[in-house]
Amino acid sequence: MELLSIPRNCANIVVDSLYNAGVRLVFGIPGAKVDGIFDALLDHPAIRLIVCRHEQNAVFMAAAVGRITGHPGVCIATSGPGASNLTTGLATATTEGDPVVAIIGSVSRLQSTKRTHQSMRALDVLNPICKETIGIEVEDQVAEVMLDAFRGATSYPRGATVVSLPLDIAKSESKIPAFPSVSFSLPDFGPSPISCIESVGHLIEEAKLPVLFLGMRSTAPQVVAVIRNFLKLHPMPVVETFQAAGAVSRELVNLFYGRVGLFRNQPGDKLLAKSDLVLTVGYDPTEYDANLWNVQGKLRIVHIDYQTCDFGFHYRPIIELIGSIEHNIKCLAANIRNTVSHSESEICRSLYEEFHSWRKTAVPEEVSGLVKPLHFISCLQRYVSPTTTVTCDVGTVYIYMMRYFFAYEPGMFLTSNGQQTLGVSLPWAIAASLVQEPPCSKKVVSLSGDGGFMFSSQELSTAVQLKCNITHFIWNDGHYNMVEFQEELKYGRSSGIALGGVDFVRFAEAFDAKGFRIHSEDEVESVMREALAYEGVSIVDVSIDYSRNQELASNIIPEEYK
Ligand SMILES: Cc1ncc(C[n+]2csc(CCOP(=O)(O)OP(=O)(O)O)c2C)c(N)n1
Repeated sequence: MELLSIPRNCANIVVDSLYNAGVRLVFGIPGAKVDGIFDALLDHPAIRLIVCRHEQNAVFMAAAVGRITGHPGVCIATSGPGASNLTTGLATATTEGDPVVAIIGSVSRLQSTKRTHQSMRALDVLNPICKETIGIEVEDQVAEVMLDAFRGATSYPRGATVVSLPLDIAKSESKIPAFPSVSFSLPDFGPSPISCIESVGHLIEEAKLPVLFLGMRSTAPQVVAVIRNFLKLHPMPVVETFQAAGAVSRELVNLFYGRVGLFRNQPGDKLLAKSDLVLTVGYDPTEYDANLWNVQGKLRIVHIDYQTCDFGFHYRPIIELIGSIEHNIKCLAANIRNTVSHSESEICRSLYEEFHSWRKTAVPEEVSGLVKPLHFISCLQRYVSPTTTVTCDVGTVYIYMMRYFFAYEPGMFLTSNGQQTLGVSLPWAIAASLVQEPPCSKKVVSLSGDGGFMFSSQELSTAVQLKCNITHFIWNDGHYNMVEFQEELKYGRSSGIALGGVDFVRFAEAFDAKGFRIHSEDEVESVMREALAYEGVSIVDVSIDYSRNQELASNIIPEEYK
C-alpha cells in the first residue's frame, strides 16, 4: 500500500473511503463527536449529506439505499444517544438483508475507560444486532476498518456494520490512505457441485407439483433475471414472501400465486401445502417461519441460497444448493429436460382462480361509506405507473397491500417484514427519491397507518426541504389496528390501541406539504388522481374501513391440509 507523503486527518480518510466505496449519499445527524466528519463532508464535491430529524430515520434511509441499489447505504450518528438511536434501524437492516455502514462517534481514547459526557459502550449495545461492530483504536487502522465495514455489509447475508471513531482519532493524522475503489467490490460466489445440481434437476423432473418459493434474497436484479429465464424455460407455480415482491414479472404473472406471510390462509399457502417439491430461493425464516407453512414438517424442500439453512423439524431440505443463487439457478435451468405442465393441474387452476377472485368484489356496487381497502388498492394499481417505487409501512395496511398490490420489478415495492418495523415507509420513500437519476425526479408513493406514520412523521420536513415528489397515503382509523384486530381475535377485546386526535391535513400544511383528504368511497378516484398528480410532498388522509379485518386472519388452512 502506497503511503501518502502528506498525512491526512482521519475524518478525511473516512470520507475518502466512503467516496471510494461508491457512496454518494450520507444520512445523519451531527454532534460534537462526529463534527469532524461533517466538516470533511462539507467540502466534498461528490458526496451529498442529508441531515435527518432523528437517527432512526437516518438509518432507515441508509437501509433503503442499500436495499434499492445493492450498495451499502451510510449513516452517521454521534456518541451516546445518537448511536443508541440507530439500534432499531440497524437491527432491521441486518435481519432484512440490507447493506448498511453506520459510523458513530465515541469519546476520546483517554476518556474511554471512565464515565464522561455522552459516553456509552455503544458497540456492546449494537454488536448483537449487527454483522460486525468495530472500534478504531489507532489512527492507521482507519482505512482498513472502513474497507472491512463495507465488505462485511455487502457479503451475504447482507446487513449492517458499525465503525466507531473516537473523537481524538478523527482529528489526528494517518499515513495510510483510503483503499482504492476496486478493493471494495467482493469476489463472486460460484455454483454448487454439479452432482448436487443434477440431483435437484431429477427431483424437479419427477415432481408432480414443484413450487418455486422466492424469499428476500431472491430480489437482486441479476438473480431476478435468471429466475425469470428459468421460469420461461421450465414454467412452474411461484409464490413470494413479502420482501420478494417484484421478482415475478408481468409476463410471468400466470405462474404467480401471490405472497405468503403472517396468516396461513392464502392461495400460495395452499399451493405450498399441496406441493411435492418446494424450491426455496433466498428464503429467510424471519419473514415467514417454516413452522407456519410446513406445520407437519412433511414437505420436501430444496434450499437454494448463499448460506446453509437454519435446520429444524419444519425446515429439513433434502438438498441445499449453497453458493451464488444466480449461478445455481442458471445451472439448474440447463440441467432440467422435462417438467410437468402445471396448467393441467386442477389444484393450480382452482387456486389461481381463488387468488384473482378478490378483484370481482374490489369495486363495491355502492360507492359510499368509509374507504374499502380493496377498492383503494385497485385504484392505486390503476393510477400508479409500473415504474413507481411504492413503500409500505407495517400494519393492517401492509397485510392488504402485500396480498393484493402487484409489483413486477424488484426493489419497487418495499416493506419491512423480517422485523416488521413500524415507521419505515416515509424515510424509505425519501431515500427512494434521492437515488433517482436525477434525484427526486419521479413520483414515489408511500403508505402507512396513522400509527406508523407518527413514528417518522418529522421527516416530512426533510422531504419538503429536499424537494421530493412523494405522495404518502395514511390509512387512518384512529387505532393501531393490526394489533387491535388480533387482540380481539385472541382475547375478545383489545387494549392499548387507541390513537386519533391528529388532523393530518393541517399537519402536512405545517410542514409546507400539501394535504388531501379522502373521506369516503366516492372520493377515492378523484382525490387519489389529484394527489398523485401533485408535484411535491403530499399527505393523503384516507378514512379507511377496517370493519372486515378479522377476515384477514380467518380460514387458516388446517394443519393436516394435504
Ligand atoms: C417499532 C414497532 N413497534 C410496535 C410494533 C407492533 N405493531 C405492529 S402493527 C402495529 C399497529 C400499526 O398501526 P397503524 O400504523 O395505525 O396501522 P394499521 O394497523 O392501523 O393499518 C403495531 C403497534 C411494530 N411492528 N414495530
